[in-house]
Amino acid sequence: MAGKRGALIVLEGVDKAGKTTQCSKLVQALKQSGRPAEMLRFPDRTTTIVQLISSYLEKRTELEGHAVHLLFSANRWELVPLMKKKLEQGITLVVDRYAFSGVAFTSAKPGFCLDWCMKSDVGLPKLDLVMFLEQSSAEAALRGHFGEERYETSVFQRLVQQKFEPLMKDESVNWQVRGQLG
Ligand code: FDM
Repeated sequence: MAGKRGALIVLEGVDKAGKTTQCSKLVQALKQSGRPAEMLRFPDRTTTIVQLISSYLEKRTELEGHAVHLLFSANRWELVPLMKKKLEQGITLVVDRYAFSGVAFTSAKPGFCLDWCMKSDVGLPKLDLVMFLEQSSAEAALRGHFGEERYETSVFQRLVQQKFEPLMKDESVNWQVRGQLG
Protein backbone atom coordinates (compact mmCIF):
# COMPACT_ATOMS: atom_id res chain seq x y z
CA MET A 1 0.00 0.00 0.00
CA ALA A 2 1.31 3.46 -0.86
CA GLY A 3 2.39 5.54 2.14
CA LYS A 4 0.47 8.62 3.23
CA ARG A 5 1.28 11.85 1.39
CA GLY A 6 2.81 14.58 3.54
CA ALA A 7 0.84 17.77 4.15
CA LEU A 8 1.74 21.10 2.58
CA ILE A 9 1.46 23.83 5.20
CA VAL A 10 2.30 27.47 4.49
CA LEU A 11 2.90 30.38 6.86
CA GLU A 12 2.27 33.81 5.40
CA GLY A 13 2.31 37.39 6.68
CA VAL A 14 4.00 40.74 6.31
CA ASP A 15 7.76 41.01 6.96
CA LYS A 16 8.98 40.32 10.50
CA ALA A 17 5.71 38.69 11.61
CA GLY A 18 7.63 35.77 13.12
CA LYS A 19 6.95 33.29 10.31
CA THR A 20 10.42 31.73 10.30
CA THR A 21 10.36 31.12 14.07
CA GLN A 22 6.89 29.60 13.93
CA CYS A 23 7.84 27.41 10.94
CA SER A 24 10.79 25.98 12.91
CA LYS A 25 8.60 25.39 15.97
CA LEU A 26 5.97 23.64 13.86
CA VAL A 27 8.55 21.37 12.20
CA GLN A 28 9.95 20.50 15.62
CA ALA A 29 6.47 19.76 17.05
CA LEU A 30 5.54 17.58 14.06
CA LYS A 31 8.76 15.61 14.36
CA GLN A 32 8.23 15.14 18.09
CA SER A 33 4.78 13.71 17.37
CA GLY A 34 6.38 11.18 15.00
CA ARG A 35 5.52 12.87 11.68
CA PRO A 36 8.41 13.49 9.29
CA ALA A 37 8.54 17.21 8.53
CA GLU A 38 10.88 19.67 6.86
CA MET A 39 10.94 23.41 6.40
CA LEU A 40 11.22 25.24 3.09
CA ARG A 41 11.22 28.95 2.44
CA PHE A 42 10.51 31.24 -0.48
CA PRO A 43 12.54 32.90 -1.71
CA ASP A 44 14.75 29.87 -1.21
CA ARG A 45 18.10 31.68 -1.08
CA THR A 46 20.21 28.80 -2.45
CA THR A 47 19.41 28.68 -6.18
CA THR A 48 20.84 30.62 -9.14
CA ILE A 49 17.54 32.40 -9.86
CA VAL A 50 17.50 33.67 -6.31
CA GLN A 51 20.88 35.34 -6.61
CA LEU A 52 19.14 37.90 -8.83
CA ILE A 53 16.25 38.27 -6.37
CA SER A 54 18.59 38.67 -3.38
CA SER A 55 20.59 41.32 -5.14
CA TYR A 56 17.35 43.19 -5.92
CA LEU A 57 16.01 42.86 -2.34
CA GLU A 58 19.32 44.06 -0.93
CA LYS A 59 19.10 47.09 -3.24
CA ARG A 60 22.32 46.15 -5.05
CA THR A 61 20.57 45.99 -8.46
CA GLU A 62 17.44 47.40 -10.08
CA LEU A 63 15.06 45.09 -11.93
CA GLU A 64 11.81 45.76 -13.77
CA GLY A 65 8.78 44.90 -11.57
CA HIS A 66 7.20 42.26 -13.84
CA ALA A 67 10.58 40.58 -14.25
CA VAL A 68 11.09 40.45 -10.46
CA HIS A 69 7.63 38.96 -9.98
CA LEU A 70 8.35 36.24 -12.54
CA LEU A 71 11.70 35.47 -10.91
CA PHE A 72 10.00 34.91 -7.53
CA SER A 73 7.51 32.66 -9.28
CA ALA A 74 10.26 30.80 -11.19
CA ASN A 75 11.96 30.17 -7.85
CA ARG A 76 8.81 28.37 -6.66
CA TRP A 77 8.52 26.37 -9.88
CA GLU A 78 12.15 25.25 -9.77
CA LEU A 79 11.51 23.65 -6.37
CA VAL A 80 8.26 21.89 -7.39
CA PRO A 81 9.94 18.56 -8.33
CA LEU A 82 11.67 18.46 -4.93
CA MET A 83 8.47 19.42 -3.10
CA LYS A 84 6.47 16.71 -4.88
CA LYS A 85 9.10 14.10 -4.15
CA LYS A 86 9.14 14.93 -0.44
CA LEU A 87 5.35 15.04 -0.17
CA GLU A 88 5.11 11.64 -1.90
CA GLN A 89 7.67 10.29 0.58
CA GLY A 90 5.23 11.25 3.34
CA ILE A 91 7.21 14.29 4.51
CA THR A 92 5.12 17.25 5.66
CA LEU A 93 6.48 20.51 4.28
CA VAL A 94 6.19 23.66 6.35
CA VAL A 95 6.79 26.55 3.98
CA ASP A 96 7.79 30.08 4.95
CA ARG A 97 5.90 32.15 2.28
CA TYR A 98 4.39 30.89 -0.99
CA ALA A 99 2.57 32.36 -3.98
CA PHE A 100 0.36 34.53 -1.73
CA SER A 101 3.42 36.63 -0.81
CA GLY A 102 4.24 36.85 -4.51
CA VAL A 103 0.81 38.25 -5.28
CA ALA A 104 0.52 40.53 -2.23
CA PHE A 105 3.97 42.10 -2.57
CA THR A 106 3.87 42.69 -6.32
CA SER A 107 0.28 43.94 -6.39
CA ALA A 108 1.17 46.45 -3.66
CA LYS A 109 3.33 48.20 -6.30
CA PRO A 110 1.68 50.74 -8.62
CA GLY A 111 0.40 49.39 -11.94
CA PHE A 112 -0.08 45.72 -10.97
CA CYS A 113 -3.44 43.97 -10.71
CA LEU A 114 -4.13 40.86 -8.62
CA ASP A 115 -5.22 38.97 -11.69
CA TRP A 116 -1.91 39.35 -13.55
CA CYS A 117 0.06 38.62 -10.39
CA MET A 118 -1.74 35.31 -9.81
CA LYS A 119 -1.20 33.89 -13.30
CA SER A 120 2.42 32.76 -13.07
CA ASP A 121 1.74 30.55 -10.03
CA VAL A 122 -1.31 28.73 -11.43
CA GLY A 123 -0.70 24.97 -11.12
CA LEU A 124 1.70 24.98 -8.15
CA PRO A 125 1.11 22.14 -5.65
CA LYS A 126 -2.10 22.73 -3.67
CA LEU A 127 -1.93 23.55 0.01
CA ASP A 128 -3.58 21.78 2.90
CA LEU A 129 -3.39 24.80 5.19
CA VAL A 130 -2.16 28.39 5.12
CA MET A 131 -1.69 30.23 8.37
CA PHE A 132 -1.55 34.01 8.22
CA LEU A 133 0.38 35.59 11.09
CA GLU A 134 -1.00 39.00 11.89
CA GLN A 135 1.33 41.82 12.79
CA SER A 136 0.85 45.56 12.70
CA SER A 137 3.39 47.45 10.59
CA ALA A 138 4.33 49.45 13.73
CA GLU A 139 5.18 46.19 15.55
CA ALA A 140 7.09 44.94 12.51
CA ALA A 141 9.18 48.10 12.46
CA LEU A 142 10.32 47.38 16.03
CA ARG A 143 11.77 44.01 15.02
CA GLY A 144 15.49 43.57 14.38
CA HIS A 145 16.99 44.61 11.02
CA PHE A 146 13.70 46.13 9.77
CA GLY A 147 14.40 48.64 7.02
CA GLU A 148 17.46 46.96 5.54
CA GLU A 149 15.73 45.30 2.56
CA ARG A 150 13.82 46.89 -0.27
CA TYR A 151 10.23 46.28 0.89
CA GLU A 152 10.81 47.04 4.57
CA THR A 153 8.98 50.33 5.01
CA SER A 154 5.86 50.71 7.15
CA VAL A 155 3.95 52.30 4.26
CA PHE A 156 4.68 49.45 1.85
CA GLN A 157 4.00 46.75 4.49
CA ARG A 158 0.56 48.32 5.18
CA LEU A 159 -0.22 48.09 1.46
CA VAL A 160 0.94 44.47 1.40
CA GLN A 161 -1.33 43.66 4.36
CA GLN A 162 -4.27 45.18 2.44
CA LYS A 163 -3.44 43.03 -0.60
CA PHE A 164 -3.46 39.86 1.51
CA GLU A 165 -7.02 40.58 2.66
CA PRO A 166 -8.89 39.66 -0.57
CA LEU A 167 -6.68 36.57 -0.91
CA MET A 168 -7.82 35.39 2.53
CA LYS A 169 -11.44 35.52 1.37
CA ASP A 170 -10.84 32.72 -1.15
CA GLU A 171 -12.85 29.87 0.35
CA SER A 172 -11.15 27.26 -1.82
CA VAL A 173 -8.04 27.79 0.35
CA ASN A 174 -7.89 26.66 3.99
CA TRP A 175 -6.85 29.99 5.60
CA GLN A 176 -6.33 30.29 9.35
CA VAL A 177 -5.54 33.76 10.70
CA ARG A 178 -3.50 34.00 13.90
CA GLY A 179 -2.44 36.97 16.04
CA GLN A 180 1.04 37.24 17.57
CA LEU A 181 2.18 33.77 18.67
CA GLY A 182 4.58 33.02 21.48
N1 FDM B 1 8.64 38.37 -1.59
C1 FDM B 1 8.66 37.07 -1.28
C2 FDM B 1 8.08 38.83 -2.79
O1 FDM B 1 8.08 40.03 -3.08
N2 FDM B 1 7.53 37.92 -3.65
C3 FDM B 1 7.53 36.59 -3.37
O2 FDM B 1 7.03 35.77 -4.18
C4 FDM B 1 8.10 36.14 -2.14
C5 FDM B 1 8.11 34.68 -1.80
O3 FDM B 1 10.67 38.99 -0.56
F1 FDM B 1 9.94 41.26 1.50
C6 FDM B 1 9.30 39.35 -0.70
C7 FDM B 1 8.79 39.39 0.70
C8 FDM B 1 9.97 39.88 1.48
C9 FDM B 1 11.17 39.46 0.67
O4 FDM B 1 11.36 37.49 2.02
C10 FDM B 1 12.07 38.44 1.30
P1 FDM B 1 11.95 36.92 3.43
O5 FDM B 1 10.87 35.97 3.88
O6 FDM B 1 12.13 38.12 4.33
O7 FDM B 1 13.24 36.23 3.09
